Amino acid sequence: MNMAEPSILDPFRLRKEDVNTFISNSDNHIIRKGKDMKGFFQNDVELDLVIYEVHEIYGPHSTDMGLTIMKPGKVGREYHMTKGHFHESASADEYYFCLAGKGMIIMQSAKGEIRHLLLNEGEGVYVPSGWAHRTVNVGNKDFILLAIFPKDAGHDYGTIEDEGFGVIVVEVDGQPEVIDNPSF
Ligand code: PAN
Ligand code: ZN
Repeated sequence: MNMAEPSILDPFRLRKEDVNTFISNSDNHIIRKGKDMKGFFQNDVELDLVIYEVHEIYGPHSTDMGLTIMKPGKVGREYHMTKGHFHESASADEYYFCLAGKGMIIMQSAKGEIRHLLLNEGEGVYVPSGWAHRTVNVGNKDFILLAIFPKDAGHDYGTIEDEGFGVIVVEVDGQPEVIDNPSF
């Protein structure tokens, strides 16, 4: 659970042009570099490489927002991706909207079912409760994603860090391909 004081928000519109306004109003800034993601990729990752950043705004009531900005690139054959997590709260679902770029959302249920959805600019995804989720930048520019999630969602990173997802996303002939994770 976020322990920070909630923000008081005015009505606002969020387009890709407004990303800097979101950032300047954010309550929390997370930077994930290679050194924060050791063991997540099949290959070794450069320790100081910025893979993605998240800017969070804590809503005053029931929801928080996260704006994820993912750099394009690959570690070996694998596209840049987020750590991925389950929510701690069994009821916490989430909405994702793509503001720019091209990404893939990998979802995996506790039972091991796996789904992957491609997300282009202007498109959204619903992440049901109980499904772990990871974002992958499969394009060649920044992938910018808005997430809206319940304040009490909580983030369980340990399960994915220990076990990974059942699939990874790699480049094959210049295109993203979802393949079985050899380390799963
Ligand atoms: C997102 C994620 C964000 C970064 O806001 O937190 O994309 O991914 P990791 O948290 O897995 O590093 C979200 O799903 N919030 O619940
Ligand atoms: Zn989440």
